[in-house]
Amino acid sequence: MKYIVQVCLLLVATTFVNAADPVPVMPVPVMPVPVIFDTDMADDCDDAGALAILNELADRGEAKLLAVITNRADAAGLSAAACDVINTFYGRGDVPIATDKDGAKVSWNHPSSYTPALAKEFPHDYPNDQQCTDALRLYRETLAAAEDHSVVICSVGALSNLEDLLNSSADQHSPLSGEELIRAKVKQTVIMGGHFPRSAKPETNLRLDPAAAVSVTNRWPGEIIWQGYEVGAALRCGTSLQACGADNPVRRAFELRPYLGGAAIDHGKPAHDQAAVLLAVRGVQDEYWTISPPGRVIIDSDGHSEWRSDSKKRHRYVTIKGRPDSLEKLIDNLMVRNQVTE
Ligand SMILES: [Ca+2]
Ligand SMILES: [Ca+2]
Repeated sequence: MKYIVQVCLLLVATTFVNAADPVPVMPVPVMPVPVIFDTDMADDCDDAGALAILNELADRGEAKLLAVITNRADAAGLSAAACDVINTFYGRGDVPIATDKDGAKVSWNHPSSYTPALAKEFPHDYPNDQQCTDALRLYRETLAAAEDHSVVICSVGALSNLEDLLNSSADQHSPLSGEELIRAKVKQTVIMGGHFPRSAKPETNLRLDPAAAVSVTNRWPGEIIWQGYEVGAALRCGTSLQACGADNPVRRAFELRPYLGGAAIDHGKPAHDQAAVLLAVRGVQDEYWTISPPGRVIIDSDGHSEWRSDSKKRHRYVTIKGRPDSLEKLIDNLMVRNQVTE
């Protein structure tokens, strides 16, 4: 007994000595977050800024860009080409890109201010959107090939593709239904859309395809983090691209996108989609975000959105913590290619 007590005392003493020593902090290797980016790369240039950030985070080893899928028919038919231009600039010209052929269900006939110039002036190897791989096919192929419960979907446009995925059946890529595939492979879904806690008018990404928005909101079989219109509207980003060279296609997109009587690059513009990809890859960082308790988003047939608290549901929405300055700085820094060598 005496021996056991002595050993215990020795252990306690050793523990205290060790606790007083400086503990070397070893860097914890971070696995890159596998992301599918679902974008309407056509109207606003924040999609271009968001794809730049995804590539930058991939350069830093934080993200793995599995696929880019477009969700709105760009009148110029060059959404996929513009995405490939940006990926190629970052050395990822082999990331697969697919397009939704009917785009969002509400037609959007404005020609893009920047996709034609990007496709013409920068290297890429994608054809017109109509000739690209189908969105649903690439969604199912990518998810089927992924590790279980690993994929983060970041949706920054209409919800048409997510509805198609949800309604899909077994195919050559997977015997699972769309719902089963999402349940098996998707870890997290981040949606830029809506306006919380209640929208005064329908938000663009929801009103482009309200039926898809309702369907995804009511039936998605996993957690959704919502980032409403009000988040990006509080951020002004893009002026950092003024320092980039003429070879940077994201700079070009911001030069060409009109905003407030000038161009987006002049004074920056709201950064909805850049904030969403940050949430997708880095999660809800305490430094920048406050997140709601669980609840559910209600969307009506016009695309209005409303938040309801409900501890049994799996939706949450974010708000910016404090002033938006630090988040703006982070986004502006990450949109510029930093050429990190890992
Ligand atoms: Ca390519
Ligand atoms: Ca967008």
